[in-house]
Amino acid sequence: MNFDGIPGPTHNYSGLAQGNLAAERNAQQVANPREAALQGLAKMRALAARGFAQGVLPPQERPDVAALRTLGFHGRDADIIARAGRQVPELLAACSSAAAMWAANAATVSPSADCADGRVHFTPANLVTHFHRALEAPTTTRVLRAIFADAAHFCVHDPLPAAPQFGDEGAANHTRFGRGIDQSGAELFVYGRRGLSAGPAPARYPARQTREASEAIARRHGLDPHHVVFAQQRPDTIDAGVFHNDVIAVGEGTFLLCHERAFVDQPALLRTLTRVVGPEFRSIVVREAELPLADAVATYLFNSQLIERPDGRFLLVAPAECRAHRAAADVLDRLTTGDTPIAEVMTFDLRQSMRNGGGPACLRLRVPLTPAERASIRARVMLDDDLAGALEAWIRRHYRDRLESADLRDPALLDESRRALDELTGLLALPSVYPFQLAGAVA
Ligand code: SUG
Repeated sequence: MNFDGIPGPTHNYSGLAQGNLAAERNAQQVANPREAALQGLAKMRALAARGFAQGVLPPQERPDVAALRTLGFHGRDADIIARAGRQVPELLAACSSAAAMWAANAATVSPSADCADGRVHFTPANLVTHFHRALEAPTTTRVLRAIFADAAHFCVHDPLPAAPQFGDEGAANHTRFGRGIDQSGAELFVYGRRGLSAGPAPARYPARQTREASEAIARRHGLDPHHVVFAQQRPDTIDAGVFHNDVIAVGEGTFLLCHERAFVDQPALLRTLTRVVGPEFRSIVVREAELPLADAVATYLFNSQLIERPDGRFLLVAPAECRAHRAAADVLDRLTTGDTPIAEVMTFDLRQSMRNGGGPACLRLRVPLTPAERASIRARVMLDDDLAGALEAWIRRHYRDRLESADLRDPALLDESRRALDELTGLLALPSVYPFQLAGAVA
């Protein structure tokens, strides 16, 4: 099932992510956190209404005052925020980011059927490449442990060591292939560079995922090495704005949809996947002539979700931008015409998130669960009509409809955010997961 991150009350555009062209371009625009959260909720609601199991993941406490304290600011929370805003606004912006909404970067998840001990394994991503994202790892780990709490079914590891050698961005660079979740499948780990040894790497932008990180995850999850495939992103593609593999490829079941410039030695990779996934493996490769890489990045066509329907064919959940772009719209039409695994396309307006480089696939973490595993979850994180209604009311009660850089200096934002999150953990029947709750200092 899919767990979507709820965009947090401090959603803003600070241009923090190098090599993420949308985020760089939209830096300092005025954001609308309420709209961001409602757009995300609308996608979840529509998919739940279609009968697809949908879960939610809560946002994080921001601004992260504890991080500012670590960086040498001291005094009362409000003074720290004011001083950081005056002296180093870029640090306050980093500590205020709502980037945890992109749940595809929360963790790498392996289903129980793939793991040696028969449990679902999670490795929360360390996100070391960017400071504003590295801040997410401890709370993400606590949230995942709170939701996937039953040790008979789940194992939530610590994040990998926070060093560039083990740069890890979670499921955005990982695809699990298979015929279902009862049988073991194949797991594809995509990396941007090797951690230590030399090798091809992008020249302009960071390669966020290392091969060493992916190898460590495959080892700790107890995957069968014969069912694990490692593939490298093309360095020139990263330099063209493909900062995660899910900007250029999406796979599900026994199907992979990707652009022709996604992987190093792509024909060999497709042959390997046919061998490892099995003869049912099928791929559709979109050619540069059909959709140039720059347009694939601009429309985020590949940042779509593939969701299997009861008839075994897929629903493709794409960003609304794809309909407005001639070549991308043509590709969508072709993908659903004739004998293809894709039966239909739904598009969503996710503009608030898209402007920071986050499309439909970025907003969700796939967690393959058996009925027994799902039934063991005690938190109220499965979206039904009641929860959707309660979340909508909660968003409308707590979120601002306008946020720009100068607003990040407003200490009231911290109190608003904490009040909202404290209510949310109650709504979702979660234990205390936020630093302010753990310190007992509820605003
Ligand atoms: O890490 N943007 C995020 C977007 C992540 C998208 N996720 C996936 N592709 N799976 C990032 O680049 C921008 C924040 C800012 O600039 O304010 C940001 O962090």
